[in-house]
Amino acid sequence: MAEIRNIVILTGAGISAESGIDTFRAEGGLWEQHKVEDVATPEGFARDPDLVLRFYDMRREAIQTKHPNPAHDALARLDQHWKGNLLIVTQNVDDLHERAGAKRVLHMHGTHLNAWCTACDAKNPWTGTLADRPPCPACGTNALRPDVVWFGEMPYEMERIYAALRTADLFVSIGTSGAVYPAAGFVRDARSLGARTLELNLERSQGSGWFDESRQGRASELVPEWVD
Ligand code: BJW
Repeated sequence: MAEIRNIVILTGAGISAESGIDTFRAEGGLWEQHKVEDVATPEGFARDPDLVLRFYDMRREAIQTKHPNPAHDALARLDQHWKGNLLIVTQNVDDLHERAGAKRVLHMHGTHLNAWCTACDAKNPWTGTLADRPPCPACGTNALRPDVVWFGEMPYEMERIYAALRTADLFVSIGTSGAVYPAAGFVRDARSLGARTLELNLERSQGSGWFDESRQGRASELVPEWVD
C-alpha cells in the first residue's frame, strides 16, 4: 500500500455476524422476523412505539453480551498504526469497533448506546431499556427513542464522510449488502474521485460491479489477511 495515504472503510452488519449479532437481509436475519416498515421507519414508530422500543431493547441487550471478532481487531490494529488519514464509517449501531480499540470510527446510522430525546434533543448515554418509558435525564419528558437512523431519515455526519471520500486513495467496503443508500453509493463516489475500491464480503454485494476488486469470504479471515 506504498502509494496510499487516505483510507475510507465502510462496514456493515456482516463484520459483526461472527460476533453473533444478526444481520438484516440474510436468511433468518432481522428483516425476516420483523417488518422493516414497522420497526425501522419514523411512521412505524409513530404507529406502535412500544413494538419499536421493545425491538431496540432486545437488540441493545443482545449487543452488550457480544465481543469483537478478528475482523474488528484487525481494523483496530490498522487504525492504531496507520499514519495517514483513515476513517471507519460504520452502518452498525453496535460498538464493537470501539471495543476492539479503533478510535477513528463514525456511526452513520447511529448507536444503540444513546437514547435521543425528541422533546429537548439531548443524546443521553443509554445501556438500559426504553420500552418502560423512562423520562429523559435532561428534561424529564417521556420522549426517548433509540438514537438510530431509520428509513427516510438523514444519516449522520454526511459532510464529514463525503469530505473523506473526496480525498480517499482507497475505499474498502466490508460486510454490507449494498442495499441501503446513501452508503451503497459511496463506492461510486469514491471511484469517480479516483480512489481504488475493494470489497470484502461473504458474497458479491448488489454494487459489486463497481469495485476494482471483490474478495468473497468471512470477514474474520479476509480482513486480517488484508490488514496484516
Ligand atoms: C458477511 C458475513 C461474514 C454475512 N463476513 N460478510 C437512492 C439514494 C438515496 C437514498 C435512497 C435511494 N433509494 C432509496 C433511498 C432511501 C433509503 C434506501 O436506501 N432504501 C433502500 C431500501 C433502497 N435510504 C434512506 O432512507 C436513508 N436515508 C436517506 O437516504 O436520506 C436522504 C439522503 C439522500 C442522499 C444523501 C444523503 C441522505 C436512511 C437509511 C437508514 C437505514 N437504517 C438501518 C437501521 C439502522 C438502525 C438499526 O440497526 O436498526 O440501517 S436499515 C439496516 O440496513 C441498517 C443497516 O445499517 C443497513 C445496511 O445493512 P447492511 O449492514 O448492509 O446489512 P445486510 O444484512 O443487508 O448485509 C449484510 C452483508 O454481510 C451481506 O451481504 C452478507 O453476505 C454479509 N455477511 N456474514 C462477511 N461473516
